[in-house]
Amino acid sequence: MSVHAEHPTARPPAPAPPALAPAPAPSDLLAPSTPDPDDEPFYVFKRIAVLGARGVGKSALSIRVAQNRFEPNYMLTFQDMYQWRPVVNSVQYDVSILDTDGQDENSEFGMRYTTGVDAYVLVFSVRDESSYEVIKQVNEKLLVTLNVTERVGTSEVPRVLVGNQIDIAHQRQVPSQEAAKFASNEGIPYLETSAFTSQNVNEAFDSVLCMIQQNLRNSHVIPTHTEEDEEEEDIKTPDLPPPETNPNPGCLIQ
Ligand SMILES: Nc1nc2c(ncn2[C@@H]2O[C@H](COP(=O)(O)OP(=O)(O)OP(=O)(O)O)[C@@H](O)[C@H]2O)c(=O)[nH]1
Ligand SMILES: [Mg+2]
Repeated sequence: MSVHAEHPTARPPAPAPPALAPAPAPSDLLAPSTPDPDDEPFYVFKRIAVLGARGVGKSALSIRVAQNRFEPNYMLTFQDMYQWRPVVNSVQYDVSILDTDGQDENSEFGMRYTTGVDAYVLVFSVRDESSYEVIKQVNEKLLVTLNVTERVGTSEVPRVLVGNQIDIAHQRQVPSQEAAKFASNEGIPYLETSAFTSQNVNEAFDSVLCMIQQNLRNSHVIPTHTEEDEEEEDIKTPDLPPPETNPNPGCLIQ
């Protein structure tokens, strides 16, 4: 009789080690793996800066779009960042929204507003004429800083003009037509928003992402063929559709 079998504290025999899985065949290593549903989707990273005078609602708009809530308290901003993950035209974005301190007529417009920034939301308050004057100057300083000299088609710098606080439009000081005309001359969309009701807020931020997509499409160089080339190569030019007259189809540009 075994001593171990009768002893009260005797340990059971150690379990046999688990059988090792057979090594995968080389062909299995090349087989595509099934996607894990928990995998993070592919995000395109972009940064949008929100510019404008003090108190026009830059923070309220940033918070509305990123967190879908209204911030009623006025807290002077030095600089904040919000994360927003929208899908625009089937592209999944991870956007950093740079909520800036308010600018005025005399603000030095340094590179701090433009470094790493892909697009701009230019905000004024429809009930504050002076904030409209400021945003026009900010727009000018922005283009100078980015060295944009060509005034026509400046939509290469994705921007949207936003007249905020539309829910208190009975106090309106800036006519819609005037702001729309200015935006149209700049080749950018104009939207009137309310951070309070959320009217047009997503549309405004979406529109600059759409402009980024459009600029990317336009940057593809189409190789040119001369008539001689075609004769030599015996290429027949297909009937192409007329070129787009709208520089930003689907991007809210009138
Ligand atoms: N009714 C209404 N109030 C708004 C709207 N947007 C902002 N506000 C309010 O206006 C005040 C100023 O808004 P902020 O978002 O802090 O303004 P800001 O542009 O970030 O100001 P600075 O950080 O100083 O440059 C706050 O009390 C907001 O709640 C809006 O669309 N409608
Ligand atoms: Mg703020």
